[in-house]
Amino acid sequence: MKKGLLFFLVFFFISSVAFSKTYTINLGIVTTPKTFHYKAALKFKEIVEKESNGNIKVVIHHSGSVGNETSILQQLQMGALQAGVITAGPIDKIVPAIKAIEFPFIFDSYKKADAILDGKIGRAILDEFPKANLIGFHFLENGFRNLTNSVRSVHTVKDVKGLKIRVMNSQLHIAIWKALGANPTPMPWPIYTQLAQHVIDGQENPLAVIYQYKLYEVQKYLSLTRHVYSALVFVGSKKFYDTLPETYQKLLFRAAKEASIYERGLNRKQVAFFLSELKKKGMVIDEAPDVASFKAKVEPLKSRFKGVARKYLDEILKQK
Ligand code: EAX
Repeated sequence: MKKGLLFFLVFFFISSVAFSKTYTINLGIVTTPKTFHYKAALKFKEIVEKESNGNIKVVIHHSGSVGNETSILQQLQMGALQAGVITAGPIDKIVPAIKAIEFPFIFDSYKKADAILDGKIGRAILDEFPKANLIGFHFLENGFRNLTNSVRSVHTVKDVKGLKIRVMNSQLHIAIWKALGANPTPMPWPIYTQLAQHVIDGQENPLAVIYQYKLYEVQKYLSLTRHVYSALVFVGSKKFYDTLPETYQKLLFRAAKEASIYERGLNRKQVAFFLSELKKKGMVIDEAPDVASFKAKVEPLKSRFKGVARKYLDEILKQK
């Protein structure tokens, strides 16, 4: 046999072994297949499986079957799960930099949110994830959060006083609702039963989530406060990621980006539909609450930002 041919065969054999090694990505989300979280995960699965020629299999565990968001994050850190689509809120305990993009009223349009999240600042925040043994692949969208409750119509911040509001398991969100005068109660998603049983008076989420989880059955009042632009993050386990060949590492970034852009488009197209459905369901909706009164109460929280969160918050504010 010619030497060249032998080299070629050996090379071919080694590289085919390297690339035919198979991997499984267990991806956790806490929401149901109706939601945008799931649709994004499904798109990611399609791209990754196709482009890896089936060498990477993605298994989506939805509806919290592998735990709540805080628990999924811990499992990602340990390498027990390999990926997740997680709300930015609960990430702030382990990646403090993410608080900067969750500051109330920091983005008033999709355009501004996209410019920051898909730009240098967004990338720099995602680059903080490896410090927490995670990989921050890409930002996608939950949507602008709005307040609902079963007690009274909320127009100004004064109407919030004393309401028991479920918040995400997030340092910043607890602080926000304290500052607004509510009694914030952190709880993992989902919370329908707690609302139905009046363990809590209200909650806040994007219209899609309010509609998809039928919260109109247990919440009479909705105020379009749009107080926080709620990003989701395609998160990976660093422990798992580090075991992958570089081509696959790049593929995961590319697939997460593509799935994120697809999901944002899908989500945004349906916001008006969700609002009209919620009206039909009989919710009492304040479409133009006194947002300035909310802003005034949360403004002082800026001075409590420290370290990396402070750095990125200042950078975002400078860009405006
Ligand atoms: O991703 O926990 C929450 O409020 C989130 O916005 C969402 O519903 C789950």
